[in-house]
Amino acid sequence: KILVIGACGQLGSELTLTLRSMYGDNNVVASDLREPDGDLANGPFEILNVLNKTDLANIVDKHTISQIYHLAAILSAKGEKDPKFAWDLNMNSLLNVLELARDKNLEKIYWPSSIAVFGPNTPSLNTPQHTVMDPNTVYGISKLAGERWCEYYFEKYGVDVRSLRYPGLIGYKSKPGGGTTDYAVDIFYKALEDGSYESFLSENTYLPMMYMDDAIKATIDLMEAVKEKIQIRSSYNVAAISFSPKEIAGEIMKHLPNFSITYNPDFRQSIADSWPDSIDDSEARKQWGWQHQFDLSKMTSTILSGLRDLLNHQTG
Ligand code: VAH
Repeated sequence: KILVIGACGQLGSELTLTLRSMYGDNNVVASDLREPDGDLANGPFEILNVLNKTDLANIVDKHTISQIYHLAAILSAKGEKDPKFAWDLNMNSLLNVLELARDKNLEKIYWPSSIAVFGPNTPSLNTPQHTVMDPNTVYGISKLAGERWCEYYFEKYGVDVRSLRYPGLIGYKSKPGGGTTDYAVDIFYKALEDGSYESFLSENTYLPMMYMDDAIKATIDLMEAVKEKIQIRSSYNVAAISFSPKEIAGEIMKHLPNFSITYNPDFRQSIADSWPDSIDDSEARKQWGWQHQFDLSKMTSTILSGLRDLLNHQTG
C-alpha cells in the first residue's frame, strides 16, 4: 500500500486522487497535519506529523505500507519567514522517511525537489542537470541537502528513492501553499473573480513552470519506470514551459479581453531572480521518456474553463 505524506497540499491532494484512481481508494493512505475536506475523505486518512518518527512507523505498520510519497514541506516564500522551522521540517522529515525505508526495507520512496536548488551563480538558461548550485533560500538549501541524502541512501543502503526538481506547479483544483510561483495560480482566480490582478513579481520575471497534470504524469512515469532506467538518484530536472507575468496575462486576455494586470514586486522578487529562466530536462526525456503535454495556451484554456466550473459550482 501507498502512504502520501502532505496529502492536503497543492500537489498532494491531486496526486493522492490520481494514485487512488490507479491503485484503488483503499490502497492509498492519505496523511497530513489536518483532516481532509472533499474527495480526499473518500479513502483511508491518518493525522500525521512526519517529524514524529514513532507515529510514522506505527502508520506504516498499521497499513502495511510499501511505498511512501513524502510531499510535506515549507515552500520558498513561507520558509523565509521562519528559516529554522523550515529547515527542521524539510530536512528531518526526509531523514525520518529515508531511515524508515531502510529499516523496513520499503519498496519505493518519492520525494520532490525543486528548481529552488539552483541559485544566482547557476546558468539561468537551459539549466543543466549537473551544474553549479548555490541556493540562497532555506527551502532551496533544504532541497539541495535532501537530494544529497537521497543519493546517499540509494548508494549506501539501496533505498529506491526517486525525485524530480519541479518547476512552479500551476493548477486550479487545490490552493498553493506559500510558494514564489503561486502568482501564476492566483492570477486565474483573480481574473475570474475581480477581472484584474496585482502581480508580486515584475512583468518580465521568467520562471520554469508546469501544469499540474504534467507534474502528476511526470511523478507517476518516474515511479513506474523500471529501476534500471533510473540513472540519477539525486533529482531529475523536469520542465514544460517558461513564462513571465506579462506573458500569462496576455494569454488570459485572449479569453478575457477586459482583464488587466499591475505589478508590485515584493520580497518574493529576489527569490524568483535567484532561480533559472528555463531548464534542460534532456536526461529525464532520454532515460524514462518524460514528455510534457501542456503548453501555455493549452494550460490557460484548461484552467480558465475548469476554474469557471469550479467557482460556479461553489456559488451554487
Ligand atoms: C515555490 N512552488 O515557489 C514552489 C516551487 C519552484 C517553485 O518550489 O516555493
